[in-house]
Amino acid sequence: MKFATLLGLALVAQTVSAHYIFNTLIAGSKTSSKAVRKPLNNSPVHDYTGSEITCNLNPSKAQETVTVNAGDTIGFKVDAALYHKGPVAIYLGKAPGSAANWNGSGKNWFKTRALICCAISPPAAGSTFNPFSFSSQNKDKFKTTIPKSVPSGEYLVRIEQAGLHLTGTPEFFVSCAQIKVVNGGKGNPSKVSIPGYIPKNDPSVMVNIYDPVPTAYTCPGPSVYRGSAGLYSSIFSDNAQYWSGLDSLY
Ligand SMILES: *[C@@H]1O[C@H](CO)[C@@H](O)[C@H](O)[C@H]1NC(C)=O
Ligand SMILES: [Cu+2]
Repeated sequence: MKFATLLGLALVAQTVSAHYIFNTLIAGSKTSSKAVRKPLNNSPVHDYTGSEITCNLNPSKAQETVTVNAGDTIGFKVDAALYHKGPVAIYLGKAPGSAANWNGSGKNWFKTRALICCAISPPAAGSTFNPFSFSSQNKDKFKTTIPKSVPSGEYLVRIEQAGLHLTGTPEFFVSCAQIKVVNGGKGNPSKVSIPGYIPKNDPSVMVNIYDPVPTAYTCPGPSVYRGSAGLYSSIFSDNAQYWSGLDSLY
């Protein structure tokens, strides 16, 4: 009996540990877990129209705000490599004042990076979506650069992954961290609010990629702000918020 109970607990623990938390900020040459607003647990958020999609459900406040230069690397490490399939995106949200005192509300967010499929969308001749997969799968670090044209100031940097294996019930894994951008530029990215950035019933997150396997796919949310100069902008063609290359390039 006792053994059965222990086994049951072990199974529960294992199910839970299949999920993950983006728990460490990468900012330039620094990493910090104290700059991350730590989610309460590794359970996904399902409602992308509610306030918990902004920075997860009641995350505790971060203990520090990390200073980074515009042009520097920004990103997150996750505590277990991404096990579910689905797109990853990194957003920056301009805090009205200090990042520490902002809950992420308002039309202040823009996307700096989206990662998707091994296939190209729309599929190039001869490419296939079957098996449909994402370049984020099994990775544990996700990085982009802060475009040099991003204005100086305090921001929340937000990462999300949407797991797409349940029709109509995406599993969102979300974390925010507090940063202060210095040596920024004069860019003015168009901004969205989170929630509000993905319309209700949007196929990009309602889809179950296993049944039926999609033949085309568009990432959720707005297009990527690429800034005005530099490697980052030159790599992307105009319609491509899709990137299937090596993360280490950034
Ligand atoms: C976030 O802050 C705004 C402005 O201070 C406030 O109106 C709003 O209710 C807050 N939202 C949540 C979910 O706490
Ligand atoms: Cu899951």
